[in-house]
Amino acid sequence: HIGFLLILLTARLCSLSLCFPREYHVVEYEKNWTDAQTYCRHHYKDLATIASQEDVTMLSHALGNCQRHAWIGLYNDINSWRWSLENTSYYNEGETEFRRWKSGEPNDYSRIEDCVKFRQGKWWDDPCSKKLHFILQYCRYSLLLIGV
Ligand SMILES: [Ca+2]
Repeated sequence: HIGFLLILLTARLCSLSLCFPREYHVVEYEKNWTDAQTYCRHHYKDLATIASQEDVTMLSHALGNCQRHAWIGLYNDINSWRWSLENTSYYNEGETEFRRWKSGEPNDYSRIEDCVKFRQGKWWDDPCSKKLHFILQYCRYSLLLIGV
């Protein structure tokens, strides 16, 4: 009976990847947003998603107290902010909607600010062509469950 139940459960899962805990790494090369995204996807996982105040605190510590700016994975896809990491199985409910804009941002200054940087715990939109340090995320442990 137990074996049968397990098959039923996995059959419903289809394919689900779990990432825990989410870990960040500040990359000290300066790249534009697109090149930073390519680098992250090639080497590790993706540009950072920030989904909670805990993530903000963790990143603030990683960047230190200096005035450092760094790209995160948020970008403007025709009037809608999206995360570079789009696979919804990596998010808990509501996490993709988390935002921590600096007051007055996003202001789309000169109408060319479609990428987002992190600085001192807040977010700014900025031109994607600007070269900045960037934050990548990876999973310390990941588990892939594949159903039948
Ligand atoms: Ca701005």
